[in-house]
Amino acid sequence: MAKQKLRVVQIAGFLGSGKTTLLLQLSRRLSEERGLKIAMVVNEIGEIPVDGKVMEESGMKVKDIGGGCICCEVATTFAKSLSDLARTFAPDLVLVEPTGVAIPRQVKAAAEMSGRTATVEAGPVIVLFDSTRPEELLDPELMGRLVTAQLSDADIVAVSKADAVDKAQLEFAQAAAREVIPTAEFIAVSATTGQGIEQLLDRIAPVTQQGGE
Ligand SMILES: Nc1nc2c(ncn2[C@@H]2O[C@H](COP(=O)(O)OP(=O)(O)O)[C@@H](O)[C@H]2O)c(=O)[nH]1
Ligand SMILES: [Mg+2]
Repeated sequence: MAKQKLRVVQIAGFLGSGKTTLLLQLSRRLSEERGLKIAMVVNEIGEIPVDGKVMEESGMKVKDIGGGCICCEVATTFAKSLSDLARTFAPDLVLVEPTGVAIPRQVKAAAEMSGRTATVEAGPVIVLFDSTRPEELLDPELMGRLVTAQLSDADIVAVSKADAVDKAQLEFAQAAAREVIPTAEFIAVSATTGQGIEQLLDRIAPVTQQGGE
């Protein structure tokens, strides 16, 4: 049997950076506006839960993985979830929300373990960086090392909560993250105003599916 191709897009970033809020918006819009079949893998319930039932009523599929981080303790469970999704749901796109302490490159490696049954096509790694607290996030005495490691794996840095800061603060946050990863693409986003969301959608939707019908 031919292997199912699975496009996996990660939405990573520290705790509270806005991952779930963004994931919910992106999945809804990808499904409603672009007609894509969306699956989500969320690792651990956070402040804002993903209501699997509600999402499934809208034709999406949610896998909730607990009991550890999908990049280490439960990496095989994660890989198995991806191959199950490929086989039983065949989504156009899988959006993954790792825990706030996960290292994106390890999540990517774990996703690739599902490669025996599904061909994983790694989409962009999106790392959220909370514009309301850049100094705290990069403080080496606090979570600076972890956040730096997360940012270093980003293809796209989504500087989040752009609505909650002024222009100077947003630029400061962006410059601070850019020092860590100058090669990434930077997009200021706000789940509240919708800023940057369209641009993100264009970057994560599988190219072959766009403009179809
Ligand atoms: N002002 C503002 N707050 C946001 C935005 N996105 C998320 N938040 C808030 O940030 C907090 C953490 O969001 P959540 O999505 O749970 O972050 P996660 O831990 O990264 O999944 C919640 O209180 C959200 O309401 C945004 O675009 N603007
Ligand atoms: Mg969350």
